Amino acid sequence: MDMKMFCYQCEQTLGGKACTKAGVCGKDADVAALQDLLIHNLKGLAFYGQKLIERGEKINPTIQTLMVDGVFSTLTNVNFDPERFFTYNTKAEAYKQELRALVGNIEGEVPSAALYQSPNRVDLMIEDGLKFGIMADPSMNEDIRSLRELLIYGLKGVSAYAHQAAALGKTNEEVNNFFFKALNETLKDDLTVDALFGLNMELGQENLKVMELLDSVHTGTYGHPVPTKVAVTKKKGPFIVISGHDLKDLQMLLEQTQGTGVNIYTHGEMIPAHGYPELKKYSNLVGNYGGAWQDQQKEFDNLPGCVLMTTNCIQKPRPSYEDRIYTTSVVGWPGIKHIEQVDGNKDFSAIIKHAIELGGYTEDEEEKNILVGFGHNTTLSHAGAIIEAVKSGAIKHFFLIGGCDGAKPGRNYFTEFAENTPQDTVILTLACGKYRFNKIDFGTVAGLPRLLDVGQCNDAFSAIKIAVALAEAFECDVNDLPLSLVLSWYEQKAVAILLTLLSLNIKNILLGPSLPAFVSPNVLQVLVDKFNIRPTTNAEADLQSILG
Ligand code: SF4
Ligand code: SF3
Repeated sequence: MDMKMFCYQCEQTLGGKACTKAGVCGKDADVAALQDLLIHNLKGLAFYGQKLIERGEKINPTIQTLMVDGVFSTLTNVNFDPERFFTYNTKAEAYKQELRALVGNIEGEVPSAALYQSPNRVDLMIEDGLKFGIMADPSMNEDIRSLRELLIYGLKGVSAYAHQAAALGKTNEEVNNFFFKALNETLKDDLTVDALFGLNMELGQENLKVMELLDSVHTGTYGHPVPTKVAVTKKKGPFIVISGHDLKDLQMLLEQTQGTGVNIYTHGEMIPAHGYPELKKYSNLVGNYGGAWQDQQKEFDNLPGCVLMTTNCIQKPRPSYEDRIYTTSVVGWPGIKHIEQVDGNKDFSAIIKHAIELGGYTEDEEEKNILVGFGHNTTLSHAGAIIEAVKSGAIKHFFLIGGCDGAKPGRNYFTEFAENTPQDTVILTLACGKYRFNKIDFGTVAGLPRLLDVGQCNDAFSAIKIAVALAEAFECDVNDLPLSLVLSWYEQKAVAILLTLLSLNIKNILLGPSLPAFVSPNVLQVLVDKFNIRPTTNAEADLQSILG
């Protein structure tokens, strides 16, 4: 097949099929090849790692980190820098050889990915990467390919959360080992649909574990989120906007900007940070700036302050702000300033100095607020009142409306859906999809705000905990609760969360705005038959069909 690249891992993929010349996200064919090579090298690494794990041996933590961060770097909108992929590939090759030596003699067949030796020049890496893409074997059964890629994309989602927990010093060995198991399985040439389906369900459970770990490390480090008003308006003075998911980066930045006069605004998925007692205590955490990730080019244009991108989702910086946007951790864009961690610390002095030089806003805007901080602890502290309200009929239904946001016009669906939910219903929301409606005043029901912000995408764990607690209180199955899930997807963390929900046998999920290109018709049919998963249609009709 004559194509420069093949990527269909996100919702934005060209024509709903695949990006084959350049990514709609801004990924060029060279970076796509370097990412394909990295996945190939990590599969080879996984082969030897899995042999050691099966012998009961432990994988060296540095290699675990490379595995997790390497997979994460290929997630949509994380890293676009060929040099960084050169480094990841070089390390993956070195660690592959290291584990290969530890494994020693192998009986039976060794897959070609394990025997492959990665070159040490970027142009040769790009050449090789072209051979190892998703379509490398055009004769592969499309359902097998679909489930194999579903597994790899799910793994990308898990890697984001494992990375985030590791930033706060916590890892889970079973979860880390699953990376080796899953990637090793993809090398087998006797893959069956059933085995791959089972692995995808296993991935859902591993993702649940890592989201639970992240919940415990977030709440353990920063306390349980509490209801908190967040200003969505500007304050006079120099500032830094911090985006992404990494609370540790935010905390270090807040610490280092204390007393400098630099205000900090959260952006995108960082907004739930305002609810954590150990983060909200910083007086220079002044508010939230802008909408979801896809609005950044417009919103950062000519910004009189700096931006720090901590995880996904970065878009091509415009010339008007490319000098004032910084990346850290796995995030990268060629030519953009990158802040490395040294001995567990990050030095933000350059970005702070830069923000002061830019001067910031010249006056205060009239303050407007929204409310965050309804994680499982706070929401379930109202469990008694919620249960009473359901029994008395004051609350008729719960909706979980959330997930990833994106640029497609069809995403107004989620705004319309939320706007049309009746007054006697509660909306739980999470992830950046909330920006479609989080500035609307939904009023209250049974003494509670109708819109409860549960947190980041990984706080899907909180939503699951709330649902399970309600099901226990009503002595029913989660599927029998008056609860409907209306989820938007864009990138691969949403894939991991969806697999978690399916692995918990949660049915009747509405998924939109379009279905993944990598899900083949047969695989979709299985998901429909087993879980009654449905594509979103139009907000009014879907709402009607739920509420009857
Ligand atoms: Fe296309 Fe999405 Fe892949 Fe980017 S990540 S190349 S937009 S499918
Ligand atoms: Fe949004 Fe990227 Fe997915 Fe954490 S920030 S949810 S799209």
